[in-house]
Amino acid sequence: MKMKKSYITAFSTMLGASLLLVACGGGSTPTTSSSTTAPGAASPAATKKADGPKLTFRLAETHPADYPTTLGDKKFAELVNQASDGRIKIDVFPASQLGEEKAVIEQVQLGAIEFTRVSTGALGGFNKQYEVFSLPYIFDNDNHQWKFLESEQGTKLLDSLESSRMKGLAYYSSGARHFYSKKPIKSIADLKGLKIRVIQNKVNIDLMNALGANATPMPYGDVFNALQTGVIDAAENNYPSYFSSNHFQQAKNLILDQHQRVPEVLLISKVAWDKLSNDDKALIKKAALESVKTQKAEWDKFEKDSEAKVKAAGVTITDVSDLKPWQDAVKPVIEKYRTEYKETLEAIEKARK
Ligand code: GTR
Repeated sequence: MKMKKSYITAFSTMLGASLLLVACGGGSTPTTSSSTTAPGAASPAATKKADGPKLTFRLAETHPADYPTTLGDKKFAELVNQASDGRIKIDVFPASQLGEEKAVIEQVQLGAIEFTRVSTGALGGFNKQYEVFSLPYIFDNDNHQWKFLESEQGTKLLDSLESSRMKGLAYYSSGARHFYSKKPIKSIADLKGLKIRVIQNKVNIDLMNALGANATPMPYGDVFNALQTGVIDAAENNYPSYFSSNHFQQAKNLILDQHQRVPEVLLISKVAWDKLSNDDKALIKKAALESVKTQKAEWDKFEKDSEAKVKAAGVTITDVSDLKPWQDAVKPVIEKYRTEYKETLEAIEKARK
């Protein structure tokens, strides 16, 4: 029998919530003190091992186990476990096992899932501030983007997630996004009238309209089938996602237009965050920032690897030597949001220098 994904998600959420209750001693605020050893009992080391972790959390990840963001998540979990001397355990659930990004974010807001790594594109549907990342051509390259992400305004944006019941811990790399289609696409004109899957947020809809295409928002996990059955004509993503999702098998025409650079975020539910001691908050934040190095290194490797693999698979790749016509076509989108994101856009501009 084929169980509907939503049931599986709901079930896994309930299961996870009850596991958490068990781990936290019946739902009360978890204690972080180690247990006392009774006279004649095993040595402290043995006791500690038998005790296991005091806090067990779940981290939801869309991508498969070998994807760079998942490797970043795992590094983060490992660093937290080390720094807490085994007291805090974070189990990483890759491949959308806990649900698609939108559903996961809702669960995180409620505290049913504690951690996740998601795209700022998906966060745009929950926190208006995050839509800024979906604006086209605001970053020249990864270096420019990182200069902004690490700036005061970048940190301020990460912190602004608190108003959406989440706490941003770190940004991760995500490269540039490009269009890919079932039919050949050699220029902007070829996008006209195409049904293009996008991450659900307002800016993405405006962006597709500006290009004369029809935006079709849907969960990432549905895109492969939608391409296969012709529900959509095209989609857009970075090289690693295009490759690892197998979209390249269905949409064999890629145009390197670099329309967006939408970073990833590692975050924790505000509900879970508020229950942590200050020491645990500090070690979690530190581990998240330390895991960025691993994620970036894995990203660079995987990006090159994915490019080579889709080329070897016979994908038709169109280079865009002059981005100007593309930038001109989507200028109205930037103009529409310029006042709303004035402060952030100015900080992005400043990071360019
Ligand atoms: C990827 C991103 C995912 C997801 C996906 C999408 O680049 O890493 O988190 O947002 O794009 O297009 O839905």
